[in-house]
Amino acid sequence: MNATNLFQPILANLDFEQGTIDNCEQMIVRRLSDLQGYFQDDEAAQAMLEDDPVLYRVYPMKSCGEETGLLVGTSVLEPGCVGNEYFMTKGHSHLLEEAPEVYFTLSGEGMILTETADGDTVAQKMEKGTIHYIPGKWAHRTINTGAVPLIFFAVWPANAGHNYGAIKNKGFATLVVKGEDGPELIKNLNYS
Ligand code: S6P
Ligand code: ZN
Repeated sequence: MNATNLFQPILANLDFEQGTIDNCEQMIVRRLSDLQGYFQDDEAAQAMLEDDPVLYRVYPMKSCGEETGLLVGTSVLEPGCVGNEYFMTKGHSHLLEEAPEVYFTLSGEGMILTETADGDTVAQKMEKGTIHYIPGKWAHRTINTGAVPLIFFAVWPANAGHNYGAIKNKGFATLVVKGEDGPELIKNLNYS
């Protein structure tokens, strides 16, 4: 078969220190203003909006266009807090509900919250070398509980799509907050 009729193999380089991918589709930047309403302490969030810090960046590797293939990307989640809540990603489930995903932590420290539509939560610690398999139908969010960027590598089906609406509206049932002795998981009293 003629190779020109096939999807072409793609090469990219990952910078392990920065978490960047050079052959990147288009970097996504999420600032605090992109996550308005996501943090519990709205007063603290409003006070930080003047600086509007970058919470995370996503580097999606260039895709070869294979619709039933895989997508690859890294996420770099900055350290910090809004009130007592650590910087976190928006969190989403997949539009194609049964689409799973794999995260591989490259550096930093954090948590991955995975949650069913009924609010059952599984929280796992993320640190260099941890691999997280997220089955279909589980919403997922990452939280940086450390002092340096949390960097992880992700692989997911190209046809998965992202559903942000449900999480934006009802949040996660569990929050990760900064306690006296480190990260604590608490119930989200505003979860609906
Ligand atoms: C994509 C994968 C990650 C996240 C990224 C940002 O399926 O899970 O690349 O998109 O960590 O999180 P979010 O919730 O803002 O998409
Ligand atoms: Zn995902």
